Amino acid sequence: MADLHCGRYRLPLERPLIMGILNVTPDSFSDGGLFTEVDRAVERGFQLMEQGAAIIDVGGESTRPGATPVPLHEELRRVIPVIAQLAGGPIPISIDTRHVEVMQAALAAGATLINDVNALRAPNALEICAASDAAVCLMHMQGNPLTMQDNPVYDDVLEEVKGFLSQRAAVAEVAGIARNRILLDPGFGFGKSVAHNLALLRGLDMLAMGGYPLLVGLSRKSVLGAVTGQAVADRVSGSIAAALLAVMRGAWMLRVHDVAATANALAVWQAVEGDNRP
Ligand code: 8Y7
Repeated sequence: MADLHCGRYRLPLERPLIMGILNVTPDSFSDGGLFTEVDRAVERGFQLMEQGAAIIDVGGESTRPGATPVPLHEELRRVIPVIAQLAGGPIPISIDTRHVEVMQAALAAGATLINDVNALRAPNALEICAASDAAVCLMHMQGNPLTMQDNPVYDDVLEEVKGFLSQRAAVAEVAGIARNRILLDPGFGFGKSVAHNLALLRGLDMLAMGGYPLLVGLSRKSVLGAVTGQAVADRVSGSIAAALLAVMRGAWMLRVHDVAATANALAVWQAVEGDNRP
């Protein structure tokens, strides 16, 4: 498989990589000053690089089920200074946003991957990405973050996610986003019941189609809480198990909170299975 093109960066597709999550949200321990918040996020970004992240995903708006919306100017104030300080370093920086204004500002600040849980369905989102040289992650979501977990229904979750992703990839290519800039993601937890999430993970290899690399985000998610009975902060070991199961089924990138622990797990996997990858 060819490398993923993220701006001037090239990410080799030969072994699984880690995307470190960097949430820039108000810090209840600080005095509420924006400087502190941005500063801490940048420091955390450098820490994630040291721990083995191949890319850092900066987000300023929670898309967790039922989260309160963040005004656009606030999302911009949180993420843009962080991206500006982390971009241009050894690894590419990703922006996690659904908003075209944030995509544009993030690209200008040096982001080279657009991680959009809405799969570039907003007006102009495709055009903005096509005009850049950034990579894009196209993720499946049923419904919208406010109501998506109310009662998700599928006839066949694997077929429906697969159909959506191949359609969005085709639309992105027609819009001018080259194949080697596209990542696909089944969107664990985005309009999916526990059973849907487990079925998607079980059949993940069915989604590895068309040569597009797969990104998987299961880190600390509620499906793992449902299985283990653990609260969010205690889902690290469940997350590691899920990450390895995903890699065994062809995932190429893992979006995780716990970069150091995931890097160790991947090192063990790589030592045993790295040469036998499907
Ligand atoms: C995912 C994601 C979230 C995911 C991609 C969380 C922003 C919820 N999950 N992006 N974002 N894939 N591509 O728990 O699974 O991290 S937010």
